[in-house]
Amino acid sequence: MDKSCLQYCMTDAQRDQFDQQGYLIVPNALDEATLERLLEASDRVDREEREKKALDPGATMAKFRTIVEGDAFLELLDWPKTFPLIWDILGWNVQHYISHLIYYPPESKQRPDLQPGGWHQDGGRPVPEMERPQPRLSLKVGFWLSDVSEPEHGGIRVIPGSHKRDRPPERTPGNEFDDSVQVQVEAGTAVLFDRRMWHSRGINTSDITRKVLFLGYSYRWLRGLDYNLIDDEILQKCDPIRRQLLGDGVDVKGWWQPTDADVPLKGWLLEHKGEEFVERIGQKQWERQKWEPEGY
Ligand SMILES: O=C(O)CCC(=O)C(=O)O
Repeated sequence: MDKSCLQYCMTDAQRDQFDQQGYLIVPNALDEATLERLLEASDRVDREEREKKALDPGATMAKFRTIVEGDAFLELLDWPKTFPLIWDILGWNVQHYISHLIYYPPESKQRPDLQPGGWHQDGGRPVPEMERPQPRLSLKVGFWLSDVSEPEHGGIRVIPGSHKRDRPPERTPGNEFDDSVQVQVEAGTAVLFDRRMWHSRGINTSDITRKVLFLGYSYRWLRGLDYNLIDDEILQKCDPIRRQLLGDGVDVKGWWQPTDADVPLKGWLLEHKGEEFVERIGQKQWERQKWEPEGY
């Protein structure tokens, strides 16, 4: 991994924003050339999926396990402007657990009744199965490949601070939640969010397809959500840190009790950031949390 990423280590202000609000916006996370390369790869995936599934041109395309669909995607795993934020939040025992590309064509303008729906926290079964307050467990980075700087572009909707709430927000059909906001950012922006924060897709009534790629990161002791094992052919072309992020390890116990060989990221950080830093990000998570859960 290139050490130039060290210039993008998390600042105190970024850490505070993520801890207190549950999300963090990183403007210009992707340079123009990278954005173009990603769009080329993503458009190809979209075309292939539409053909394979006989999707209507106006239907939403959602492709999981996108990470194996091209080098442009693999490169985002340890992307310099976002990966240092991930290791700061989750520590060095981290992996990627999901990669999800969504192409959302414009809704018909004849449907002004459409409401953002599907408010949820991420995680599938852990959400109902875990006692409260829930632990963080994972977070996602949304790489925005199209412009969502106007409300009609349908950027993700979030309830800031809702990761601290102990119970789901009360909902009535069509309820838009007074405290929700729609994220409005330009293409090339990354938006990180805590999986516990309540969020939903906005409504795209613009003239352009809304394009976004979500990469999720979790602790290594969780299973991948859209993969069990990554093919050797892909692992072979990755350096040790990317292999760690793709769920690789050297010892079966290492997913729970990692040796240094299981987590090359830890060794890399020791070399480049020192012992005190590695200790801090690997410390007990409950000692880091600076807030009490709120009831709803
Ligand atoms: O597409 C969006 O804006 C929301 C995506 C989402 O809900 C998710 O990644 O869990």
